Amino acid sequence: MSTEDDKRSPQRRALADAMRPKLERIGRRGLLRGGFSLGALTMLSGCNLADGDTVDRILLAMSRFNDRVQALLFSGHALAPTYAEDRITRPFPYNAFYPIDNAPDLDAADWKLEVSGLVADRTPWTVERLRALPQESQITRLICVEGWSAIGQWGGVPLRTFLERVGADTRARYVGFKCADRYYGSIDMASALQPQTILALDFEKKPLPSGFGYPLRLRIPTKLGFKNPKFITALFVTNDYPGGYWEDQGYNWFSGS
Ligand SMILES: Nc1nc2c(c(=O)[nH]1)N[C@H]1C(S)=C(S)[C@@H](COP(=O)(O)O)O[C@H]1N2
Ligand SMILES: [Mo]
Repeated sequence: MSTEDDKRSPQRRALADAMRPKLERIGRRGLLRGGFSLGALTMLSGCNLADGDTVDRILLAMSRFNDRVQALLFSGHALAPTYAEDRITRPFPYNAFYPIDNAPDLDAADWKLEVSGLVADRTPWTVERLRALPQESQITRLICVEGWSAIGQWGGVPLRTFLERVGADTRARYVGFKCADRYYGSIDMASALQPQTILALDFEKKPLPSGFGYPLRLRIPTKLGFKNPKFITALFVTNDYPGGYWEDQGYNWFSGS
């Protein structure tokens, strides 16, 4: 992201910097450089740091603590920056854990969104029924941890509208997603209810292109790219931490942008 576009407060920027998702990976070195000594960590944890698993567990505990701090700082009202149409990045970059040729090629005619967990109505949703709900569109920036970002235009159903429609328990902690590839993810309820968080059906006013999540993806501009699951097939509401594809490999779960 260029500084010109970075309208976040210095505090939010510092926080985002401090919460870099690769924290866990650089953590051991970073901690030592940052003034923590092995001895101090040993005293904190009361364990022997020759054991790499223990270090990983401490770093994971720190990351989960960071999730809670980030959730507290994120009021649920903070808006991500929006952009004019002439700022849209073309062509828009593709990313997934596999090349675009391997992306799921779903047929909207027999696709359904399964709904489960803490909801009153578990009837699966078709694309047609989703399109009949109120739609919102946005021009926002998607920021990938791999070091690129791009501005795109997405349209679809605000997740808040959808959750209200299915009678979700909005006091529950998490909304989780399953995808047609092996991808999965989850977000905190405050972020799920934020008005810019949408179940996107459209990209640049047309159905999502294949590779970019057709027929349904999450677009959540207050979080990093990997928190935007594509090719969604199931949504659930839960109080049990669902994790995510990258989160379960050490990336920070909250990952606000
Ligand atoms: N189903 C699925 N969703 C996914 C991914 C994936 O591998 N599979 N990759 C994530 C990552 S890391 C990024 S940066 C964005 C990229 O979205 P784009 O292809 O529209 O740029 O999708 C996210 N959603
Ligand atoms: Mo990403």
